[in-house]
Amino acid sequence: MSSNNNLLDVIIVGAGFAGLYGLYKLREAGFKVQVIEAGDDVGGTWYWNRYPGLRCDVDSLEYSYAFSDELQQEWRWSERYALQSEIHDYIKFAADRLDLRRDIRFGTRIASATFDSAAGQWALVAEGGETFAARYVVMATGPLSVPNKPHIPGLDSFAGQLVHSVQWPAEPLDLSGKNVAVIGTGSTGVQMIPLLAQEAAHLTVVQRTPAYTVPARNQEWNDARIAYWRDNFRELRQTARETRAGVLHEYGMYPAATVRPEDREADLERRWVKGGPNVLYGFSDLLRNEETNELVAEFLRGKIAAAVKDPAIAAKLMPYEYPVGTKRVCVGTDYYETYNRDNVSLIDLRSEPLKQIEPDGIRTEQGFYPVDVLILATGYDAMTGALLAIDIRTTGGTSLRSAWADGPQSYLGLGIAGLPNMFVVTGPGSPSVFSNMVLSAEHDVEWISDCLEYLRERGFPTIEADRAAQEAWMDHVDAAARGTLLNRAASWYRGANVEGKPQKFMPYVGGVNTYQAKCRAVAAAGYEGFVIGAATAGQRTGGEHQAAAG
Ligand code: N01
Repeated sequence: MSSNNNLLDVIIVGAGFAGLYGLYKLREAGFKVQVIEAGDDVGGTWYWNRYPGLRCDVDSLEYSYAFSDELQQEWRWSERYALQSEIHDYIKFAADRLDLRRDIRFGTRIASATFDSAAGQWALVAEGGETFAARYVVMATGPLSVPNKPHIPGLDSFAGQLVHSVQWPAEPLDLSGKNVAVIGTGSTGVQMIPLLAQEAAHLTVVQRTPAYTVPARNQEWNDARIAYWRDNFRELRQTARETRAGVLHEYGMYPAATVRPEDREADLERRWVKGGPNVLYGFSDLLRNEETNELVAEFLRGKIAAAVKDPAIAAKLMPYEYPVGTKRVCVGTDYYETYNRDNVSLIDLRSEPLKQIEPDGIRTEQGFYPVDVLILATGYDAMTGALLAIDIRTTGGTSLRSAWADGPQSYLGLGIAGLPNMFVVTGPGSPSVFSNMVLSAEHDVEWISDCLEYLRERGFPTIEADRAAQEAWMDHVDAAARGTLLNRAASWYRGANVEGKPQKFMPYVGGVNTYQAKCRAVAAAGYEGFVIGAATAGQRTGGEHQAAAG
């Protein structure tokens, strides 16, 4: 076991978009910062995920850093929906351009983090035993980073190659001549299925719940588009922050009922042709009004019927059991058309229940499907998985795992009552996965950096979310989701995809704009809802920052 006795100001866990910006921002502010990263390179989810077809479904010009003029002007995105390799290259470019790597410890997975309440310091222990100490910890572990490994009968007996989409091998898989099966038809499955079908001898898709899928209509950016963004990016980025999703969608202003039926249909069609998630933003009440929702859902089902030649297969691909938008809508290319291929079979578990996985294939109540390569596209233990994977506690007796036994509790997603001097970036209780993740990560990092500067200027060594403020915020987060149809789906937003996980709607859906205004107001009021502490006796003997007042 080795011990790193240098007391840092801040340890950031994770070197994805959030952790890298955290390092840059806090270093610029004069803090002594170290990032600790489990992977061997920067990138976070864009480092680990490398399955065929992986792209981001937010426009590349928006899914990138806004804080740096240099990065914005020097990087040229090639396509509307960038491939994983391009996004990863961009993150590596940013890390090099900002000279971040010298303060990142790669290949180091944190196993536990303990706050010594007397000393006012965090001690982090890595798998393997190395320890790190800091006054503050920023968890930039990402809401979508821990794979969801499902319990499927017989899965352990499978004798072929088993791959989880989140842990795709670094070397490309050779699927030619192979029988391949994919379990899962969320965003990941929808992206990889058309490409796997082109390569495999036969592809079997196992679908538990059909996804609503819209066409990406990906395209190369032309020079004029790039020039427009370079010239106007500050205004464009600011405008995005003032929207509810943090993305420059064309937001419909009116409920569907106020629009003439023929105009509704024409607008849906126009948005469908435009591609990406546009078709979901036509009416202001998609997630609040069942009739509006059914109107859009029926439009999308009609598109499935038009794309899939066999009506029986088309029917299996149509979602009816949950309102559109209550599970993440998938953005794909030729997804439905892929089911017209002769080498693709669909197992719809609703009409063809699974018996078990066998060493050489999948047995359902209706038949047997031979499989050489089995791919789990079963998603993530989202939002809480990476935080709870670390044993986070205080010497005073608080443990995150106990505190979140019934689901996550946080104040603004940023702070957790009982855990002083710890911040979370895009945590549960913030817009997080319900927004442009890069934009939200930047916001949270800036808020945390401002907060740490505030504490330093005033000599306050500790800050902790107040329990009553946290409860009030969680009530507000719950109420925001209850006011919508979002609780009507067994989604990963609610933890429904992971066996035994508490069912609780986790992201804040009141809007990025509303959320950021609230965070600004909290900061302007001297971090209202946080308890800001004076130094304890133990801290005064060992600490650099001494509190002038309580
Ligand atoms: O995971 P998912 P994902 N037996 O949880 C099925 C982001 N993302 O990796 O719906 C059989 O959505 C499960 O079925 P059901 C994006 O935010 C973005 O696809 O639970 N099936 C579902 O079909 C996204 O939402 C991008 O009934 C089982 C699938 O596996 C999030 O990541 C690309 C099963 C899992 O779908 C997660 O997406 C990729 C079981 N035991 C990801 N367990 C882009 O930007 C689970 N399933 C485009």
